[in-house]
Amino acid sequence: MKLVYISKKWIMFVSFCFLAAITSWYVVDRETLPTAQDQNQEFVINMVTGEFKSKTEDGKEIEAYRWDPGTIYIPKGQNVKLSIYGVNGKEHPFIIEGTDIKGTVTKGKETILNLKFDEEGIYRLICLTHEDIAHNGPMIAYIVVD
Ligand SMILES: [Cu+2]
Repeated sequence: MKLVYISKKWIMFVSFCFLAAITSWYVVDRETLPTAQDQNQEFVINMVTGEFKSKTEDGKEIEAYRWDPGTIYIPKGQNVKLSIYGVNGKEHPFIIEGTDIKGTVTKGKETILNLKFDEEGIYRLICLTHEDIAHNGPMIAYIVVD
């Protein structure tokens, strides 16, 4: 009968290799998961209309309508679906500066924009009713195309 001697060190080494293999497989596998920017997948960005409301020390009510999120990132040349759901505010007629895109976001309704930008830059999504502080804004979102 042949005796096989396995040292403690050898067991530790094999265990370590096994653990390292499992870990690297996990890390590599995680990297291959589709991201939001995967070219083959539909890229949807969700936005809502929001409102900040407060009172100053002298009792004056102040408010500002917002696009939320206020900054979105779109890869250049990629088709993106921007869904804007109207939560606060009755109506928000808007334009996207530097394009001919315009529309209106209405309370309780979803507005969908199919966007594709071929030029890099920062495009402003501006609500024409609440475009600055004097008009309960600025309701401006920044679309960063890179
Ligand atoms: Cu607005």
